[in-house]
Amino acid sequence: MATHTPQLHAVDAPGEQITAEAQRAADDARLGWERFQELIEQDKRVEPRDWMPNNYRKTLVRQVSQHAHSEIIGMQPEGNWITRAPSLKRKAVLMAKVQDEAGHGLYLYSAAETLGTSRDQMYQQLYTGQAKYSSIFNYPARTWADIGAIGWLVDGAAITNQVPLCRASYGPYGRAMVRICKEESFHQRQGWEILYTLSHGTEEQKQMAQNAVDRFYGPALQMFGPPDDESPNSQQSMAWKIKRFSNDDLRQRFVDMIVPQAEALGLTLPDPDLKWNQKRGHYDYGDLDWEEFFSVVKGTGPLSHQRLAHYRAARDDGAWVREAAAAYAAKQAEADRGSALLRA
Ligand code: FAQ
Repeated sequence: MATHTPQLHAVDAPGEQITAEAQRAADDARLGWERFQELIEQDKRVEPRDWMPNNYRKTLVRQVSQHAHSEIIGMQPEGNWITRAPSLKRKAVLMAKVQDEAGHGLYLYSAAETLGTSRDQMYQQLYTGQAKYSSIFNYPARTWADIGAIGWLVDGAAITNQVPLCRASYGPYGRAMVRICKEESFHQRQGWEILYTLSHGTEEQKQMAQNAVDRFYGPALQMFGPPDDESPNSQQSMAWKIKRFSNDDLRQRFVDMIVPQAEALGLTLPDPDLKWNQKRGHYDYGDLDWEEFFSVVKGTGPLSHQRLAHYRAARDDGAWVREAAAAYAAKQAEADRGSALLRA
């Protein structure tokens, strides 16, 4: 396994005295390390109370908090369509979906907190623009068909990526993913159903559906991250069994899944190089625009500025609610202390 062995000796320089305390700390670290290796090798869960290498903790906080931020920012493109959904039923379904995404963000922030990073720190990183979130949410949702494309392609890519994460070696993350995936599969179906209805409607509706798929196909494939030879984190994350498959493997799995689905929808995927490769047993697909991807990740996507500005405004507008809730909780705690004293 490509992990670094921690310093296991209390003494670096020859002849230096070992204090009992330093020796105990070194023994604890060695035992913790051995136990961690054993958990990973035996495919068991690492729990918050377990010793873990610092870099394992760091990479989890990075991935889980980015994932949480994606769910929160990801509410914006669809939230924007709640007031314009074409029927009461569509509005109710979309509202439920957007609320689900908020819930996913909360499970994930809770999972990240168990690694010792506070929720406020994570919120602050998103607020100041230091934190990353998924590139896909920097693209606009221009028409109602885009809501279908987001459900079918974006949630579809999310599930493909996230089902293996249910087996992530870190317990709280894996367990959060189980709940999230159940809800995501409903999301994908609702997107599919929107597109199916449009693609079997008038010629104009079918065009709208095709146009949405044309715009979301490439960015959805990029959700899996850069190609394997440009992915600095994948190897180590796979060795630690956080990620189970590489970015390109998951991307291929997704392409193989959506080609027959697009045929059933009666829509075309916008890639002239897409064809079945009998030898590989997979669909070949054309190059993606990686220059655009890296530029979107750096914060210059079509709506990057607007997404962050909207998040900041919502957070600022909600400050009084947080203050009132904190004041109420403090008052309640004081009253509880008072009644405990009276009872004593
Ligand atoms: N966008 O070395 P790798 C959803 C960054 S949730 C932006 O390959 P890793 C539900 C990456 O962070 C969608 N940045 O990194 C929904 C790293 O930067 P860093 C979110 C990206 O971590 C639906 C650098 O590039 N899902 O859609 C992206 O091994 C509808 C190098 O990359 C998750 O977060 C990207 N697409 O693999 C909600 C799933 N890709 O941190 C609302 C969990 C890469 O070194 C509506 N996350 N980067 O500065 C993962 O599986 C992984 O973190 C990957 C990236 C696969 C995203």
